[in-house]
Amino acid sequence: MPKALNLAELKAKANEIRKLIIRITTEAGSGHPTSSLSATDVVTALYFGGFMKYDPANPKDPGRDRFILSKGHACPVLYSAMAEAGYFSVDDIMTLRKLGSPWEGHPNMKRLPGIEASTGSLGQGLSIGIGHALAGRMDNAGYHVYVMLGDGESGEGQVWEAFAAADKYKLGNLTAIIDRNGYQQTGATEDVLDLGDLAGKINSFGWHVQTIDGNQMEEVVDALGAARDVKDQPTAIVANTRKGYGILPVLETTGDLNFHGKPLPEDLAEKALAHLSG
Ligand SMILES: Cc1ncc(C[n+]2csc(CCOP(=O)(O)OP(=O)(O)O)c2C)c(N)n1
Ligand SMILES: [Mg+2]
Repeated sequence: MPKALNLAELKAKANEIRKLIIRITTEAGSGHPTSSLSATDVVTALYFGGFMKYDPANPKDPGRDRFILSKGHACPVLYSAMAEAGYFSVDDIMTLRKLGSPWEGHPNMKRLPGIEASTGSLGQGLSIGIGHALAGRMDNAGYHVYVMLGDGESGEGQVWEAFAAADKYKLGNLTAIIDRNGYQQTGATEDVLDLGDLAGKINSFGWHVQTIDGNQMEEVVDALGAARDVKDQPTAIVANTRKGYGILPVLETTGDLNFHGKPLPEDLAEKALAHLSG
């Protein structure tokens, strides 16, 4: 298990990861930087806050904790965190989305170590996580399964089937984190499909639920700690976030606060990197 960073170190790490997200998507000329930036604080805390048990030198260790990025289009945050953790080099992830590169636009578990599920077709990751959680219980393996979903993604029917199934099996080794950034592909989630009291709905499915500001590292760390202590039911964290968090003043100049599935052009990327460095 890697050494847990303290809060100040975690914030600095999240900042470095945000810079990598900008760099690799601008270099690729495609990808989803804003979907990655909203999720950065949670992913950083999972990998560097002492929550996930993992060893980049032994990615198939049966006792490892599992992280499944169900909103697979946000893989720039996953690749960047994993590069910081030592799974890959920065040069590796700079090949994002280039022809032949295993750092594909959505995570491919057959091509990269440490990727637990091939995701990108939204709605499936929580079901895969349930499979891992059930297997872990059968094997008495003691690992924890974390799944991150998008708020747009959470409109998929399969997600709710999975919420029901995880309650049926009382999966205390499963934590779902919903990156509630308020947007999906075509606009505000409120307009496309408003899930309203999302926390209340998940709670009514038998889950322990916390609602936090998912871009405040203190809250993220506290919630992940509290989730780990719940042993008899699945836990969810509704993380209220901002899409593009970390470079919002730069995004504001474009008039597009969703900026879905678009890399920053060079000039804006430079401004974003300067903002993150300042
Ligand atoms: C099954 C499926 N339908 C549609 C898409 C296309 N798609 C890619 S990202 C996205 C929006 C996802 O929104 P959200 O889950 O809120 O993620 P965010 O980018 O806001 O983090 C959509 C509809 C897809 N990848 N999979
Ligand atoms: Mg969203």
